[in-house]
Amino acid sequence: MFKAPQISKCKLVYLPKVKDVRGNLTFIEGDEHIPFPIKRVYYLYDVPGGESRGGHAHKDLQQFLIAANGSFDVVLDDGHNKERYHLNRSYYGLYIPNLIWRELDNFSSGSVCLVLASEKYDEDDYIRDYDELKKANDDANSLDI
Ligand code: T46
Repeated sequence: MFKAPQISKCKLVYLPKVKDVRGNLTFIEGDEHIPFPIKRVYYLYDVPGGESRGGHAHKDLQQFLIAANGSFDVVLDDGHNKERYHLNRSYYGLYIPNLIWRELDNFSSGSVCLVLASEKYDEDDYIRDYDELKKANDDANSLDI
């Protein structure tokens, strides 16, 4: 049976935006606007020009990335297909399921990457070998899970 590639699960999600003369407000509820309960929040900031982050995948972790300030690019890869996203607004974000290799680059000055995560930090959840990620996706496809 045909199984959609893992990368097709990655998507931009537009968030509620409450406009006000005092400024705009955006909110996110776990399991509502994003497809998982939020167990952890972290953020990347003060990224020097030309630097990149990521360079790995996760076995189980799902994440949602928002450009809370400024802009950056996210390159996603499931071992077979690659897509580049440019994030530059705080009222939408990028959903990344498990088994997706990610690289973040092209950070603008003063940018902040806000990350909502489905699990607490666990070094054992990292896949740092690209071939291992590719094999994990191939195995998941052949098992049809
Ligand atoms: C991703 C991008 C956007 C912790 O102690 N707790 C945490 O929650 C995290 C995320 C990291 N750390 C420690 C572990 C390392 O010693 O911070 C150090 C740097 O972490 P990492 O190499 O994972 O950072 P990035 O920016 O390369 O990647 C992280 C996420 O791991 C990754 O999934 O999408 O941010």
